[in-house]
Amino acid sequence: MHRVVCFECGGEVDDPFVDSCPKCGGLLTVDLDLDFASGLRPYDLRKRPLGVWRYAPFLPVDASRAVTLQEGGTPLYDCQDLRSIIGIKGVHVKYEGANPTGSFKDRGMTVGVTRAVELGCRTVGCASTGNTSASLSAYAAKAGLSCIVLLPSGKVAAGKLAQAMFYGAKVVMVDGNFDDALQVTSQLAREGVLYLLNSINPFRPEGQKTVAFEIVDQLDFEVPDRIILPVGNAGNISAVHKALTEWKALGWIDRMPKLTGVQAAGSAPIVRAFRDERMDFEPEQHPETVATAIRIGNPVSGKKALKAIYDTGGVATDVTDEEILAAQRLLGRKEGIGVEPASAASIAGLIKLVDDGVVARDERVVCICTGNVLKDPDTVMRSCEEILKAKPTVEDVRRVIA
Ligand code: AN7
Repeated sequence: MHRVVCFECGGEVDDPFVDSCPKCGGLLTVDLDLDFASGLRPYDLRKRPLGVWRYAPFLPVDASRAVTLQEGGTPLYDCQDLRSIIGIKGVHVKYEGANPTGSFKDRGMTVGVTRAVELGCRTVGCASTGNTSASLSAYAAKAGLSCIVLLPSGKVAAGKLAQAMFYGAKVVMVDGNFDDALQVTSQLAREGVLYLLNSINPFRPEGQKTVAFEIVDQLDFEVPDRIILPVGNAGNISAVHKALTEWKALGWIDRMPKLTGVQAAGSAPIVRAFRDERMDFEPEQHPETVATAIRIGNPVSGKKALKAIYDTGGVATDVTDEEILAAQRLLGRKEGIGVEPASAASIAGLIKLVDDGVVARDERVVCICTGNVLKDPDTVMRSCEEILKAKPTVEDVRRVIA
């Protein structure tokens, strides 16, 4: 059984259509009663294939009615070249770009859209820097729901925009940034125009918990020392924390990895709060970065993220756009793994933290790479060498490649 409760005052919230606590305005979260797991052992779950729904007992929806595109079950790559280049004991990349719409958002969306169907909603919607809209559009199509997505004008990578259009969502470009778009979308949700499926909806992070379950499962329950991930709206790091907290409570894992959040230097409110040792953060008014996925100044789940970092002894750090693009190329050229810029922030963050002596050389680290390189071809083509040109003859091709 589960209850929706306020993350801040703990009060139970009955109305399924509110996005914050009616009493104190706090963030919502799902409180799972873990009694179901008392007779269950982690390996029992392995009867089902690796993927979000392997962990159905930990998801607060009816799995028999799941709206699914077979999300999750993504590779966990052991990156040996990266390990020696960076100079630490272990580096794994959890490659979320292998999800059905090419990002980790599918994990949350399969649960969120299943919830929307359970509630009898007809129209779903979100504000998005791109990936959430691509994912929601696909799951809404699968479920036969109408879908409205609000995007910051001119700041959404081509692949993501194409996906939202392709799956048939109503795409609205808003003349403002993500934070502006989310405010409008939330208001539309309050007016009953749409069911909000941003990560402020507590059912979204429930699905996103499964990335942490899978990492532990794929490592045969050997908990890594640290999990590093990019932070935008801060839903994912909070979900990872919740997942590990649940498994720790059951004794399925014996310790918590240090949760480490990486933001782009131009939009890093969580990093600033962490440096000042604060529990809350000041929004960044003009977020800017090449990693448009995490171009977010006022992260909705920012308080949850800070708690995740403090509780596990992790850190928050920022990286420049140059560091992000260099890490993206390194991952592609040394490991054959294609990620979008926001995802490369986790690798850039790892490199920086090892250089700064914050991450110890004997650590075993997992970096979550949240989205596929194909999401943002324009940035890739700008950051790589020029294309060679030749006449259609062997001689001329030999000449230009020499
Ligand atoms: C590739 O799609 O916010 O900290 O609207 O697309 O959970 O927000 C995307 C975020 C990291 C940050 N990596 O995750 C959206 C959106 C990629 C992303 C993040 C996003 P959160």
